[in-house]
Amino acid sequence: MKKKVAFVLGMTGQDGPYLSKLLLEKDYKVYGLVKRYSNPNLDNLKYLDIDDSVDLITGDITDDSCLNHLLKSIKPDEYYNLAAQSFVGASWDLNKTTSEVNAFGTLNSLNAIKLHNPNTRYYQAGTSELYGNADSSIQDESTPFKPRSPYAVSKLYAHWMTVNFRESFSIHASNGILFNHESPIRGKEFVTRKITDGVAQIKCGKADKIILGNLDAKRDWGFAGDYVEAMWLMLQQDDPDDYVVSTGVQNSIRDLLDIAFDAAEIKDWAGYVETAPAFKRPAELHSLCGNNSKAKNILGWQPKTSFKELVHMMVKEDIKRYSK
Ligand code: NAP
Ligand code: F7E
Repeated sequence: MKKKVAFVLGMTGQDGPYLSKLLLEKDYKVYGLVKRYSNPNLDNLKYLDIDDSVDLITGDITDDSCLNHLLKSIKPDEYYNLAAQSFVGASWDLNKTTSEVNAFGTLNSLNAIKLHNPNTRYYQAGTSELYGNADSSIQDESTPFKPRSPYAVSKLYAHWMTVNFRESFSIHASNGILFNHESPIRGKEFVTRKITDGVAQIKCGKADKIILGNLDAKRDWGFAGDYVEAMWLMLQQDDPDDYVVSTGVQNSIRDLLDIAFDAAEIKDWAGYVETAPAFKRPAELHSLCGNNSKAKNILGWQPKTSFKELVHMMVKEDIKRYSK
């Protein structure tokens, strides 16, 4: 039987490798888009031991002619758009790049599908950042969007363009509204990995402090390895739709610090943590927590990894790296 073909954009990031590993386990042929670099970084693919199992193609989501050509030649059954300038903190200074990649990259993707392979099923990497500082303490698919950063605004455009292509051209296009998800291959600028990496450095005698921004922020953090399964499940449904993917459990940065230092058996983190204005944002999201009932009921998906298990996994892997 012919293998299903998946095209994954965002292959060198966190989610691309976890998703690709899942697709390979399901016997897909996996193509991945990687940007051209003088020194390409395939560390995350290597970490999951799939760098030799995926077909990497050099390209860029902002280049529509590149996507048009690839849609015609690869003819993917499934197209996962995970490519983004995904760091909220950088999006104020990089507002144009963020918009070009996240908003117009999505438009390029949807146009390429519509023109060259309209039966390709499309996954859009949406985000809980769309909610901003929501009025309700728990957010679901009907909670109004109030984006509060250039990143969130770019993702708002992508969200509605995905809905529009679904409604106007019958493209099988779904938005995953994913809450924060992390792993040992999370970028080191994001707060979870910044903390687990910092704790590991302190444990191994390579640093003596971690400098952070707003310690009062609260998030709903899950494990990336669990969340990519929800992405795949959305594209296996008869009908496309939008789904919140979250754990439904909220923690603060202080809770994260408690668990991370505890995992490394270091007492009294207050002596190792400082704050600096450089890591605060022009506009902050104070509290997010997702209601995942729709994903549970329709996709049959649920998170498997608790916050404590996630943080322990990350600290353990970071200590292993610094112990080598
Ligand atoms: P990530 O680690 O930042 O990865 C983003 C990927 O996009 C990288 O491989 C990056 O390549 C690639 N990329 C950037 N600009 C590109 C361009 N012009 N053309 C092609 N590829 C480009 O993000 P992630 O955590 O895996 O997240 C995956 C997606 O989910 C993103 O769209 C993100 O916005 C969204 N999301 C993430 C979370 C989360 O908590 N992780 C939550 C909600 C939504 P380089 O490394 O070469 O720049
Ligand atoms: O910040 C606070 C910061 O950068 C989380 C992306 O994947 O998830 C991610 O966006 C919170 C914020 O993630 C530091 O102010 C304090 O309140 O880890 P983060 P994020 O902004 O929530 C969403 C769902 C996405 O879609 C995004 O792509 O932590 N915080 N001190 C800090 N944050 C950072 N980065 N660094 C600090 O020193």
